[in-house]
Amino acid sequence: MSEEMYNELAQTVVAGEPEEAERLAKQCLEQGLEPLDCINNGLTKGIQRVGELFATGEYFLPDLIIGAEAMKTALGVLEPALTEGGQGREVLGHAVLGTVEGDLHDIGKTLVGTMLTANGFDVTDIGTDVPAADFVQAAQENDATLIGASALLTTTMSEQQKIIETFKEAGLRDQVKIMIGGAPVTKSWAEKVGADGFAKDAISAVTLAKRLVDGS
Ligand code: B1M
Repeated sequence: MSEEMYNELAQTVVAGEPEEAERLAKQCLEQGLEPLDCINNGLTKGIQRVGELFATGEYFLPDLIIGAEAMKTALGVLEPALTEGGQGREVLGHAVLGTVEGDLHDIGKTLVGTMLTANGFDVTDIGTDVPAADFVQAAQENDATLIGASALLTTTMSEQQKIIETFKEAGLRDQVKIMIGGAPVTKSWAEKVGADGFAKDAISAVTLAKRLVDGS
């Protein structure tokens, strides 16, 4: 039953049907399905399929845009359910989160932010296409101890390195932990650029963030 719902959700993203995606997302919650399972087993599978079809030339940019729109509409229903009941808990740390300069992909970054919020972090989301210097400024303005930089393009990954260098130049590298992520990002890239850690998905991002602020 849940498997069927996940497949239908995925299909709304592949077919680019925002209204149907929203309707099904609401239905999932009404049926008591876990929002994170709906995201991981439904929506994410759908958008990955869209990416594959784009890579093989069967889909074009408008298909990518409308697929993302369907996913975001459904996330608009599911993400608030992830953070429900999270108020009033001890704050584990303040995180500044953004997508690097030149990169407009925000779905994964926003999901990481939602999961961090749901797990006790104060999150300042500084958006997409964010220059390195703005990460530093936001960290100072918000007294952030954790920085998260997302990159989805092989051509924008180098910005993650630039962010780390910019923190060093500002004399603030020791005051923050910097984690990076995004589809093309790997552990070895994180080591190469001197990040404090890399997470492959939103759940591991929470585990990593807790470890980084804990110092363990
Ligand atoms: Co773009 N795009 N896109 N795209 N897009 C990819 C990334 C691509 C792999 C598609 C493909 O060719 N198969 C490809 C990149 C190829 C490459 O770099 N080698 C690509 C391309 C080429 C482009 C354009 C250049 C296309 C063009 O214009 N010709 C263009 C670039 C625009 C720009 O950024 N300057 C472009 C545009 C777009 C849209 C705007 C249409 C849309 C984004 C809409 C939006 O975000 N608002 C879009 C989409 C939807 C995709 C795919 C299909 C899906 C991305 C997504 O949302 N995934 C993507 C293909 C793919 O990834 N399979 C693709 C779902 C999301 C939940 O997963 O973002 O991976 P993800 O996030 C995960 C993890 O990576 C991790 O946790 C998240 C949750 O589990 N994570 C972190 C992410 N950030 C993290 C940060 C962390 C920790 C973990 O710590 C800080």
